[in-house]
Amino acid sequence: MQPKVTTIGLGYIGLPTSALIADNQIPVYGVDVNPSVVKTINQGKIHIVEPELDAVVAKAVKNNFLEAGTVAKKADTYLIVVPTPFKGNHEPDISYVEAATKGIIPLLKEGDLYIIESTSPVGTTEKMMKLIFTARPELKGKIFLAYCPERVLPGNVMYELVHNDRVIGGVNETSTQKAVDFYRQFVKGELHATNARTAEMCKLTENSSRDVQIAFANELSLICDKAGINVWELIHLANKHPRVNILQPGCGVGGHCIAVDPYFITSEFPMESQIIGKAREINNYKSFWCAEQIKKAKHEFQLKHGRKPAIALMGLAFKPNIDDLRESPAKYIVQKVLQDAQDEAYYIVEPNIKTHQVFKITDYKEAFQKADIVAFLVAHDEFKDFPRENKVVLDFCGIYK
Ligand code: SAJ
Repeated sequence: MQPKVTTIGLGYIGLPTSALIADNQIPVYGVDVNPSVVKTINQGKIHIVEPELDAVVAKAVKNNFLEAGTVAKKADTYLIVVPTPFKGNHEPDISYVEAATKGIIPLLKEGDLYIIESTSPVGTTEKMMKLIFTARPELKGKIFLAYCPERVLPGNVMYELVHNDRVIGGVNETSTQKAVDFYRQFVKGELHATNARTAEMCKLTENSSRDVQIAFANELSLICDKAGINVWELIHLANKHPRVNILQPGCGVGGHCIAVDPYFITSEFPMESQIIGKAREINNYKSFWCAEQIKKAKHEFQLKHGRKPAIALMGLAFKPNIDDLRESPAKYIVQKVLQDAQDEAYYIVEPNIKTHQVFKITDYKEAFQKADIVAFLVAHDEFKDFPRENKVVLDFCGIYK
């Protein structure tokens, strides 16, 4: 198969994107460093959980529009969809983007289009352009480079990839136009043209905005705890104002996007990003506070009843109704509470996973029934039917709101 598109990175975004393009009869070659991922995909199967993706991949592989490998192949368009984690000091690590770019530099030819989709600090596309033109100066002005972030919601990726609006920013106007033409082949949402730096900042802004709004809700929850006010009722009532829309407090902010991307701004603009930085602190503090509340409840129970309590820790995922534990505040809280454990009985619950390599997972009904103290960490649907029994309930995520 002679690919028209080569995608570097076949993860949560790279694989669905490749499959969608291939589903539009455009031959795609997907590259991943992990040979077992490559093998799985070439068998027409998938290595991630995402509704509807399996059927699209199976069809694309069968019809020879999608193939995977560990080394990049020549194409006309290159999509960089690799992770951009952060280092210990919260500085973004663009080494995967750099490595992916270096891998395709020898393959580039006149007229090619190079697009970064990975969440990236401002200036990354220009940096990669310099890297490319330093190695291949003869391509200056002859290839097109752009940045186009994705904004899909895990669990609804196949729909949102097609229907969400996209922001597309080139290093110059021709690059922007070439990239817009590329996405028009398979995206039905509107395509908004801008420059590369604005497109990079747009992704960071979207996720920082959400982080700041959640921090506001979390700050309110701490104030209300001291003031003896039900924060859920308060937010419900405040949101009756036609122009107020407060989000929900929880046990912190997790996942690999909202809890990560704001650092891409704060590390580069520490003086200017006061609210963004403070929001990160508040959301992290909220998790610490929840762990402290559980420990406090444990000591109070023991003083009152003269025995150690049984404690149910309800939820490990980073948000409701998923099995994803990455950057999960609930997992952090469970770890913190267990560090302080003596010989109380702990029941750790996560209805969306069967086993965990560190925690013994208990059935949620059994845990609730056996516990003296129930701490709701994640608002999974399963938890919403529990009656209010004579237990100490720490409702950090609004189960009983
Ligand atoms: N959370 C709250 N209160 C709320 C909403 C969320 O505490 O009112 C918490 C969640 O429990 C979770 C965290 O925030 O721990 C993040 O959850 P999320 O639903 O806001 O976001 P993600 O990480 O699942 O996906 C986000 C999406 N962004 C938005 O909804 C604004 C998605 O569109 C992005 O594509 C994705 O990040 C990404 O890849 O950046």
